[in-house]
Amino acid sequence: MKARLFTIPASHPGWTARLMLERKGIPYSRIDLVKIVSIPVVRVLGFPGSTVPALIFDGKRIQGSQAIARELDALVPEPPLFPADPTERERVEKAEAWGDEVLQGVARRLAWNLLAKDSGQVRSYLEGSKLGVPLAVAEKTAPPIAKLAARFDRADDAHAIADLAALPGLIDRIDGYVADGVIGGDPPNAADLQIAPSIALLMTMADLRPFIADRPAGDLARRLVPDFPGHTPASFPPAWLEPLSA
Ligand SMILES: N[C@@H](CCC(=O)N[C@@H](CS)C(=O)NCC(=O)O)C(=O)O
Repeated sequence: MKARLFTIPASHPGWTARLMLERKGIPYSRIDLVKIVSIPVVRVLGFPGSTVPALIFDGKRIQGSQAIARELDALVPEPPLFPADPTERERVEKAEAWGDEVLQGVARRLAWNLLAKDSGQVRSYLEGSKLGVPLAVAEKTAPPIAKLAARFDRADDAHAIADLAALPGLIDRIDGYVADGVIGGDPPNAADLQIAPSIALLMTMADLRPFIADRPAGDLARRLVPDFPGHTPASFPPAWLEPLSA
């Protein structure tokens, strides 16, 4: 069974799908799409929604990191992405859903808030990507794409300020999941693979890395996603960062 994964360079849920496929030992080819351009492309490919990760596997179209986790477990049961025990499974599913529905958006908005203001940094996020266009072309189109992405993802300053204020609580929650054994074990489960790429994306931002790197959350991301690309220098206004040192 061969799989084709459609994603966007440095897409954190895209990395979730990659990690899940690799964990299952499923051979796959990866197609990196240009952000925003991905929306119509994914539709034309026959997926019902407009986001990545989008996977074609065994003739099936599967879209969304949570759906991909479940479908992979159904089609290739070993090794499982969820615990067999129903109570443990419920805890993992809750953490996974939170990682998708809350944490993912925070990491995405903060990254695009910075990249829309300094699209020169986009290049670092393209490292290792498999775009169908030359890197130079991708870099040239980065300024308008980054601005559109920020608009599309609601990565405006008001959201960035609110996300930074929420971040200490989010990292505490991840550390809590690790302390409770919901994530952080070996082998990793679907919640580990959902949450770790978002932490990795947060840690590409020099402003945020010091508040995460030495915590259990930081360890998890380093262990599971050591190659996550990208770097943005310190650039959030200091006042926005005050909640992190409070
Ligand atoms: N939360 C969903 C959706 C993921 C999502 O929003 N993906 C972004 C990229 S990180 C996307 O495809 N956005 C459309 C675009 O920006 O072109 C999941 O985990 O699959």
